[in-house]
Amino acid sequence: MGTGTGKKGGWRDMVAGQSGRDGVEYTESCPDLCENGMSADSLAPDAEESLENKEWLESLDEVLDRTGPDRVRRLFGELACHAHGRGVRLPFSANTPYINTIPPEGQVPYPGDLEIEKRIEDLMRWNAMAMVVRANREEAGIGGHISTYASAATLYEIGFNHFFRAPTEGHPGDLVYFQGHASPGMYARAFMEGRIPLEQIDNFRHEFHDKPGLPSYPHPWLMPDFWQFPTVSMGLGPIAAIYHARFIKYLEDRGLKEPSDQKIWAFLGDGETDEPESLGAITLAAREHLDNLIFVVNCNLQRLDGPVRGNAKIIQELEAAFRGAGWNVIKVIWGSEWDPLLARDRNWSLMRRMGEVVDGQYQKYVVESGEYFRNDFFGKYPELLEMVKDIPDDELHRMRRGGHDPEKVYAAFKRAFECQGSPSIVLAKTIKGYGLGEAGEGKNITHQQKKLNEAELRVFRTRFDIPVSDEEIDTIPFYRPADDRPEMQYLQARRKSLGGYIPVRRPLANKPGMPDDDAFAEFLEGTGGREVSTTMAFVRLLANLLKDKEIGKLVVPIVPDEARTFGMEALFRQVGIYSHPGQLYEPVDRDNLLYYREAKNGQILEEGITEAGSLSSFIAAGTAYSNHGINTIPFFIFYSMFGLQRVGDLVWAAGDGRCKGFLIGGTSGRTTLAGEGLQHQDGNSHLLAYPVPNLMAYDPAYAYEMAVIVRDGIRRMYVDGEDVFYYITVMNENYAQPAMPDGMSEGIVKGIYRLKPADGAKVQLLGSGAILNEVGKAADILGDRYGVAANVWSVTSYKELCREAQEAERWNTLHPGEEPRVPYVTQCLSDAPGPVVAASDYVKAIPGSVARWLPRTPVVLGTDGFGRSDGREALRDFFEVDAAHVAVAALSALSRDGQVAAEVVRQAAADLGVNTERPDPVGR
Ligand SMILES: Cc1ncc(C[n+]2csc(CCOP(=O)(O)OP(=O)(O)O)c2C)c(N)n1
Ligand SMILES: [Mg+2]
Repeated sequence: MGTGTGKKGGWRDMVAGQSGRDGVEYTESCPDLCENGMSADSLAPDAEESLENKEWLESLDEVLDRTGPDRVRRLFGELACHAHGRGVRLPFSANTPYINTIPPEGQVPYPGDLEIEKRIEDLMRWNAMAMVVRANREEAGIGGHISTYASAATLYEIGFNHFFRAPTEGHPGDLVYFQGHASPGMYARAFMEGRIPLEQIDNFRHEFHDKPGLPSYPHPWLMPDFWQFPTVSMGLGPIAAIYHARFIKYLEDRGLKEPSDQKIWAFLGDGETDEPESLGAITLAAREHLDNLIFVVNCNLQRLDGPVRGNAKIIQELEAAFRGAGWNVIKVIWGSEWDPLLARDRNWSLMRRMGEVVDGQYQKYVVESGEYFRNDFFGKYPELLEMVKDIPDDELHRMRRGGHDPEKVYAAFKRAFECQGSPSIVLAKTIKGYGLGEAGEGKNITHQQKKLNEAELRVFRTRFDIPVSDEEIDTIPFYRPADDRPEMQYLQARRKSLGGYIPVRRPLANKPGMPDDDAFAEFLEGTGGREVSTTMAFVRLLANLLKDKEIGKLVVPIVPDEARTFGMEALFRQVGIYSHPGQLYEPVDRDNLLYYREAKNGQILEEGITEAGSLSSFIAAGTAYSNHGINTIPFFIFYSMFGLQRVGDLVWAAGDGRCKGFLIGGTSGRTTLAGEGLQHQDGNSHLLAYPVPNLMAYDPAYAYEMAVIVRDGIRRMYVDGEDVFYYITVMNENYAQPAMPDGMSEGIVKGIYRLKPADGAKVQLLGSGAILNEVGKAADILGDRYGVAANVWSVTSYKELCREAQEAERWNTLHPGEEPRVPYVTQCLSDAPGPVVAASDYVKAIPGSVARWLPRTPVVLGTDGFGRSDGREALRDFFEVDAAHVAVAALSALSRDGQVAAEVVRQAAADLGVNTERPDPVGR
């Protein structure tokens, strides 16, 4: 950084020299330039004041020229303190003026061949557009996006040609979260690189049309060798990227990964930043000094319907938010054509004008003529009109925004890449639908533009000089130069020098062995009458696994400030809480055996109260097998009500991303979580687990069931390499944990087994989770008081039973005349006589989901409705899932069969305290 070249140059050096963490508080003397520039009036000093100002500025220049920007910075600090001490409240702004953060003199020489790179980029633009238009010509309404990539092409091309490294022997490679709607551009590049053949690129959004096809957006589930991160549900990419960057530091600090300069790049839309997830974790990134993280926000000022901030400025808003959070913010607003104008901007009129125009108006300039631009933008101040008087209208109109200028973008990316100690964000101003001209450039409809007519295609073709003739233009042919053409050689050489192609997704690395059986043994033996909860059993199992020689190091416990709720505090001491700086204070409970121990090599990710953040960590850990070749096994334990219900979309993304690991829903069950009431009591989460195709969901009642499921899960996911993950609920009700009856493992894993067979059983009782004990008690009541023998079945997973039965049913439908397959649940119960009563602590739809494969239509008891604050007994009575209700339901079903007199049922209800005239709890 030079010492400045006079008033403005030196001042701009100071702005450019700022990084998010350098401790410089930028409390400017002209704040209106730095905010949205709306209050120019405040800059109208009288003559005396003007003179005084001039003297101050001259003094400043003198200091700057003589001693440089650092001295000026200190001087400002001193002045600010002094003024503060004298009671002056200085204006605060987290913003810098609406100009590029990096001044022209701060730019490094461009290291590439601009001309050839432009050629390559133009071809990408054409092919990406052709892909969408062709797909929509073939099938109207199939969709796709042209304008997102059109605005972001330069940002990506600078990345691909100069920054994004592929994994090689010597380097782990960078990880790029591509903006989902920009996928046509990524496919176009892969096509140009020769990774995706012509037939495939022509099957965009036609995955079944003709193999192979291309999915709409980045989906690792659908392209497991290509896409790494599902980003298209907006907001999930940014938060996942932040926690991923932090997880890399965790792996490094724990000695599981070689430290490197690997970067995570996350590309997002400016509209996308309105999603709470996008900005929700930005303070964490700064706090954790994630200098391995770079956000690039494509600020095309538009979202789907219209402007992101018509009446304000999204770039300034984001700058303030990210600078305030401690990020290194780099604004790329103006292209090089503006540099000479800014250099002549003696009294800051241009900068002020740039600051006062709102985004909606900037959008208007895109669709208007150069003349309009001149009059409306420059015409506000006579000196500005004078400044551009020699620039013709069309040239004025062509002056680029920063995000379309490769030199500006390169300089910004380089600054971000080199930043140490804090994450960086590049705010790049672009035009949505850049290059589409009349077909949509800057228009409100551009996001939805999927079709170009012949005239529009010609304009596009000519603007980007694509060698497609007028005769063939209407067929919109893809264009890929021969491999020996200079642009192709350049493109390949750039990728080669950066280690190869990206994105690239890799399969499971070096599979680990199974943990020692000892880790599970104690749970199979039961507690010998001692009453413990399945949560306690789980925490003990987790502690055992953490000690295991084979997998101990790989286990990643994750909690959102609930460790004490789940009785996990012993783990604080055992494995420590991860903290990059270690523990810089003496914890208040240091004398306690189980003190709050933070450590650099701590293993627990204590995320604080953020289920979205915790799930993002879960995804980072659960996909590390692919992204880092490390088979970390995450166990994320949380309040079950705040899991699938609250952050279900992240769970969906985890499924798409082929994430592995265990989601542990604690304090689960609508009636088992006593006291907490309506917002906490979960009777839903298992139902919400149904639609996630690769999520195995279990509601175990006993510690041995849970242990068998976890062991099977580790085998399936990590040893056999299946792309599934697990949701297991655990409860906080204490009861004696029985020993596992022999030979039950298979049934536990498949979803049902007979727990208590009864001689001469007349009725089948199905129970799961904590309600299994109520069902067991009901069986005793039925036997002891009514002479009705009942079989008790433990259902560990209705979802598994349902999935397997649907599979069998489908096969049978498609294979008439062949020996039909019998679903497992049907096999289990086929010889079981009498009515079936199924009771669950979850909504009735869950047991109901297997009804058609049971020998009899079951009577289903479940906990539909809003929870209440009360004890378990009262809750189970209210929701009609206690032993009394199960017993009465069984007797009632038997009475319909003519096995029991109706009067006996009525009397039983009275004797057992079942109020038959209460309204249904679902409506209460
Ligand atoms: C969570 C979520 N909500 C809504 C959408 C639908 N959607 C797709 S793109 C888009 C507009 C995107 O605007 P922006 O983030 O500014 O990206 P741009 O295309 O302008 O780069 C919307 C609303 C989505 N994909 N995800
Ligand atoms: Mg946008």
